[in-house]
Amino acid sequence: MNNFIKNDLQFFHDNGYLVKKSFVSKEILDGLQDKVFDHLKNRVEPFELEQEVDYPGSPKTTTEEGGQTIRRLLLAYSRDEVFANWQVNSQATQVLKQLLACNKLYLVQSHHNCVMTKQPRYSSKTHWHKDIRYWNFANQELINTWLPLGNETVENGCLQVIPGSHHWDTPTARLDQRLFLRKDLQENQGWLDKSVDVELQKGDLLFFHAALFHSAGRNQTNQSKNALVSTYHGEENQETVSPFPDLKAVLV
Ligand SMILES: O=C(O)CCC(=O)C(=O)O
Repeated sequence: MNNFIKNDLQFFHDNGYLVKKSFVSKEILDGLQDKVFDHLKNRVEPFELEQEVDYPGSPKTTTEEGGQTIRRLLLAYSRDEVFANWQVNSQATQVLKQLLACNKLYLVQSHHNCVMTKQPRYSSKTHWHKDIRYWNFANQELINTWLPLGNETVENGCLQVIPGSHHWDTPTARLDQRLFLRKDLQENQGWLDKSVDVELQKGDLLFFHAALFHSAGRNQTNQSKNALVSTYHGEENQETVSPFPDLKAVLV
């Protein structure tokens, strides 16, 4: 193993995330972005509305101004081959196999597997959470790829992470009912103080562990921010209970 890969593995192990700079070509990103704009414009189902996530800043009803704003274009893998091709054929899969130390890699269809969008004016803020709250797997060894289709900055609501938090045991008393980290608790302040912004440029690819605390701000620009988000695991980690049994993981 060369030093470059070894350093990446060590960084990911210690911090729970890794940014590969200039990893994806402009041509691929533009193809994905065109498809996203087309599906947003034509409201291609299935999607989830900002109103449904009910986060700070979300419209409260579907009938008020902004109430029909799309937050996630769901089921990316089956939505269009341009998404599926990237999810199963990109060089990211080689990095994932190394990070997960697996021979067989699976793409999870039932969770994430979406285009996260943050639209101007009606986007919401996502509080601190670990993605494993969504899932029932044998263990926590799942990794997300976050592929921004344009630049992601603090201003347009980039992710923030708490490095190393994937190693932490998190008593439920530190979380609220929706399993978000409670910002009002004094004992959580030391954790929150460690957070970093993950600003990304078009072409970068972010890998992050499903047990890493992360959050994100609102989009305060007048441009849509879109990212293709996919989740993977190795052969030794299978879903124990799936809320969507028909959506089997795809062997990559
Ligand atoms: O608001 C965002 O962009 C982050 C979304 C997120 O972390 C999630 O849906 O798990």
